[in-house]
Amino acid sequence: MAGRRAVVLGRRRAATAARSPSQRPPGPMRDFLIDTDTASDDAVAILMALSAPDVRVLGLTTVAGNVGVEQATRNALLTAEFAGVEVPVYVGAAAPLLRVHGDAHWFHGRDGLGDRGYAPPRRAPEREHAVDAILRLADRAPGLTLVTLGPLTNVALALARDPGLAKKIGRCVVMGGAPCCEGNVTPAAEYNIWVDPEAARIVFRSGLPIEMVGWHVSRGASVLSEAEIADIVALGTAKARFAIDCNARAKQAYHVQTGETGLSLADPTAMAVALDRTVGLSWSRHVVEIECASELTRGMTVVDRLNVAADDNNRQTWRAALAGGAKADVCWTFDGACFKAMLKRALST
Ligand SMILES: [Ca+2]
Repeated sequence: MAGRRAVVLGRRRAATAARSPSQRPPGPMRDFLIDTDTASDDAVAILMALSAPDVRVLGLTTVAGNVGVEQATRNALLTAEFAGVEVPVYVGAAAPLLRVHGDAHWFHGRDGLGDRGYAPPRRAPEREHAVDAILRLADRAPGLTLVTLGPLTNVALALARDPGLAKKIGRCVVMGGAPCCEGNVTPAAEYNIWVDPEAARIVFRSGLPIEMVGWHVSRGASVLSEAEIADIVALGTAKARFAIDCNARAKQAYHVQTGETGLSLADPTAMAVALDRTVGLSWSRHVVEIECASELTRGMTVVDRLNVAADDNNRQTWRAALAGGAKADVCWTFDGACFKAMLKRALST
């Protein structure tokens, strides 16, 4: 018996040693719902989800953000075509809750996909509104993983209709925010949160099980070098070509924005976390409040990293954020090498 036990343990140890975030062992099918202002990095994130063998994407819900919602919808449909998957696409909010919509054409191009003249998609979106779809799918598949790749307008509207939505979602992985306070649209704010800060505030206070993947995660070791881009192109698949081509403009814009070279893909880093949370290396859990009043710091994700919000001198200012007890898991560091392996595998077929 002792010998047999040793063999079993040995096998287990070998399996553990071989484990990496890029090689998640196959498990039961997981349901994903992806909310997206589909531009070029969203497209890559969607391809990753649609390529994952253990993920069933129940739908893509679109929202105004990088581009208008109609363009985002066309891009979502086109991305599904590149993946060869007929996933339903639901059209959502055409503008933020209160603010004038500010797009990101300068970064992603007027069509969000680098203005390369892609043909229009062959399929049409569903007739059901995105907010209705979110509520219906959360009822149909309780515990689903909601991945948000754009402004949080649709999710906030869904929560307004049914605050109980927060308890039906298993995980809510949010690409958004700048917990290190280095914004990409203002010095303080990341684009997705800045566009619709009131929506983001509703979502972060809602009790949704948020895993926050901020903009900083897509930088540094997550940025694809020229050699790594060439490796992806060399895969020779339609998905790989599309992923790199539609991001050519964003790559140039990232250089203008940061002075750094290479291809930074924010939404795919959040999708990597959704697919395998262990690609996020360090996490901590805090109250996160969204600044809505100040012009200087509009859309700033204020993370109570030292957990001082409930102190006597802060409690009054933070009372609304503290009231429901909501906290978010904040991702601080990330395994760029595993992310790139996941990306390459997703684009290889
Ligand atoms: Ca996006």
